[in-house]
Amino acid sequence: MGKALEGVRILDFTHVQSGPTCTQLLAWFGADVIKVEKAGTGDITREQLRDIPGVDSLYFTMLNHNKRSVTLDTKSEQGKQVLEKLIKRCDVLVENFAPGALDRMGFSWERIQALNPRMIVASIKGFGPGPYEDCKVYENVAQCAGGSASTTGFDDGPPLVTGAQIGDSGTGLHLALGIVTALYQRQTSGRGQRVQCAMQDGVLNLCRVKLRDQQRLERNGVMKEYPQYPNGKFGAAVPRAGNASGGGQPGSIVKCKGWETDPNAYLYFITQAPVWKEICKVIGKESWITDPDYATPEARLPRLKEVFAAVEEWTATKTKFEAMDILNQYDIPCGPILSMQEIAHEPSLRKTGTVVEVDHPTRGKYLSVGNPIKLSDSPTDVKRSPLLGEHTEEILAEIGYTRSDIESLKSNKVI
Ligand code: CAO
Repeated sequence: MGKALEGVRILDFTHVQSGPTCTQLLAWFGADVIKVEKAGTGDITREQLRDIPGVDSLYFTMLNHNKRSVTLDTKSEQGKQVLEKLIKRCDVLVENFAPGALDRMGFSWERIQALNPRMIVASIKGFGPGPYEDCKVYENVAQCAGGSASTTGFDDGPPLVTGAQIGDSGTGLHLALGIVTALYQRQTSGRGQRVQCAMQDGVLNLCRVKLRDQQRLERNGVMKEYPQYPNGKFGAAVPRAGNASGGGQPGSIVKCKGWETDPNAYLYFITQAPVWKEICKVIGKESWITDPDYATPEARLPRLKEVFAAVEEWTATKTKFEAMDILNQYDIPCGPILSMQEIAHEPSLRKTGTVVEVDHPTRGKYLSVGNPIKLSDSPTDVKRSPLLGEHTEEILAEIGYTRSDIESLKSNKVI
């Protein structure tokens, strides 16, 4: 059986992280992704954060698996002719240039539509229409403008960005869904359409629960599951909630055995209401099962600090894995704080292909994150990222260029 997106051709004008995340997913599902890169230099991330001199960085290799690379100067006349041919042949053009760059190159939406009315043009920008629409944007700017930073961190500290790349990879995921949806609609409409995702919007979508809380705060003045309750102060905006659980089941990070020396000897512990009795038994607080101050979720809300202090007294005597084993016997929701080192060596993640070892001709073996989306009829084989321009001649031949045409493009530095 073929792959889910076999036969779909993607003209990939993406660079850095947000766009490449999207096209990598499409490539994993079987699309033919042709990455167009500037002749000579290519995607800037090839040389950023290099750990081996002269070798494509992990930043690049981990975001560009299963793609083909063509180098092309799309600002030269001959380059534009090549690009026109590629536009006519492909189904989707994906780009995350700074605002206006594609138009300046001479390939506006109207022009692309005229060349290929079936083409879907998918773009990531930092902001949608509005005061910041012309701004260049990187990950952390999106986290700040999308509501994540102001709601992350501790009450007495500054706003905090998160390690999860919700602005870049998060928006890439959103865009991939938009592209697949547009491809589906094209089956009946016969037409391409524009798919646009702003990073600010993508981050805000992932912070949806915080806009929920803003409205709860405006109505009631307090939110009882937040650490500011009952003794702290609430202002006009949703405050930073530290490690408090965002949902209706209070949770927190508690210390485990070894926390004094191991920065990751911690556990996330959720005091889920249906297993309150079991929690009390495990941590040795049986009296809390019937004590009216602790017996109901509502009664516990003003006492969460005390509850988690008691939980921590117990978890501090166990390693995070011992605590996990015990708590899971009683279906008490919890999770160890896993370091990247632990994740890299976790056998179950290797087995499912979520962490994969990939071989690369100049780098050798390296670890990557495989496809987190598993399709039973379209399993993912992770193939190494292409070298710069590795497929230029192959792709030009596919669109009708002869050997001597290719030599002429080379000598004019178009490819
Ligand atoms: N041949 C010739 N020129 C090319 C080319 C090619 N194959 N590919 C790109 N270029 C040109 C572009 O046309 C553009 O030229 P002009 O500025 O003259 O129009 C130029 O290269 C630079 O493109 P850029 O402005 O997109 O790149 P930058 O490094 O200055 O900015 C970034 C990078 C990410 C800030 C910007 O692209 C952006 O804001 N993108 C949208 C938001 C986004 O995706 N951000 C996340 C990035 S991941 O953290």
